[in-house]
Amino acid sequence: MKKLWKRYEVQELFQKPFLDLMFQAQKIHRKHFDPNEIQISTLLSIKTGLCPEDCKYCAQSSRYKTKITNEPLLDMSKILDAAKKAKKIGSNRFCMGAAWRNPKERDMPYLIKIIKKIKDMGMETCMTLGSINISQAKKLSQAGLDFYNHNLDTSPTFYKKIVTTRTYQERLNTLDIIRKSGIKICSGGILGLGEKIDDRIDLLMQLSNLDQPPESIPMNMLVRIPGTPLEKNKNINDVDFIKTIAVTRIMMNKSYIRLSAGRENMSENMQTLCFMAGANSIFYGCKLLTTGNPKEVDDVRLFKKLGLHAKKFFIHHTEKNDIYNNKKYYNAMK
Ligand code: SAM
Ligand code: DTB
Ligand code: SF4
Repeated sequence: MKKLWKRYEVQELFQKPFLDLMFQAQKIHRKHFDPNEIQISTLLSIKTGLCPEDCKYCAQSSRYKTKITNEPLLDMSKILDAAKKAKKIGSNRFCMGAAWRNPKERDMPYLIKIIKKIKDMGMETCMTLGSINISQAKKLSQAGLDFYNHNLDTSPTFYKKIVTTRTYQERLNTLDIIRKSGIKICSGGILGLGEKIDDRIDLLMQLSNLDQPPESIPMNMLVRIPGTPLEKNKNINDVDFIKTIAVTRIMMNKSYIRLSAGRENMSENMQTLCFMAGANSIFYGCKLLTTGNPKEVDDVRLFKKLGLHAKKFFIHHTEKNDIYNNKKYYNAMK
């Protein structure tokens, strides 16, 4: 039976000496995963900017003056080209984000077509489109959508200070709809919003106490976007970030944990400690939605240095997709 975490137990984990916590997380990680395998996804913004929501961290909210270029829903050819490139460089999942409060009914046939075409290429698909209703979720599921990303971001109490245009309960309702439609859940948080350790504890309890925890948990480090209310936030301490990953690994032992936004500002040593703590997924490719991500060549080097390998395709497993053993790709970058 699933363990229901109590607040004092999670507090005790955060209070452990760093090395003890890391050891515990590594032991659990090794029980459930190949410790040297990393799942890699590539991200594309398919509709950028002018979002009606007011998330204080986001470059795409229409409320803030940021330096992004707004773009309507991208043409199919651009999306498919990006997916092909992602597959070629070794990603096994293509994640698409749209800056909407929710998708409109008129967009559904197009979204369904995109999912089908990318599935035909043999890749996993993930979308993040804001809130969705049950009929939309069923349509996306039937089209073959594997994952839906919808983050809880932080604790229910602190959330109100970060987003005012929707409630935490609405986020939870959407997660419930995704679960019921048969799509796998990708839901995690951001650290560095100005939250306290208690908020991190509450976020992890919310995620782990869902009927079934998310299959994928992105952990983002705030990328401070000029023009947003959080542009001058203090950096979160590296040790606190790593500890949160370790506690996530201990609490949700079978979930993939993605070292998500913020890697561009992390040293190789910091990323290595995050992998030690139990992170086993990354976004690969030099752009996230509107901000930068490490260059592919840097990730390939880090993988090689650490002896890490990419999780293989399990749909239409026809090509070698090991990003550093893929000699043709690796040589091209040397
Ligand atoms: N619009 C969709 C939604 O609300 O779910 C999804 C897109 S949003 C960009 C997905 C997640 O990216 C957010 O929930 C947040 O965790 C993360 N994110 C957005 N901007 C970020 C930033 N500046 N730094 C770090 N993470 C960020
Ligand atoms: C998630 O948790 N992180 C990704 C993905 N889900 C959609 C997005 C990160 C966005 C970083 C800021 C930007 O590029 O605009
Ligand atoms: Fe819109 Fe998502 Fe950005 Fe919030 S995080 S402003 S919902 S794109």
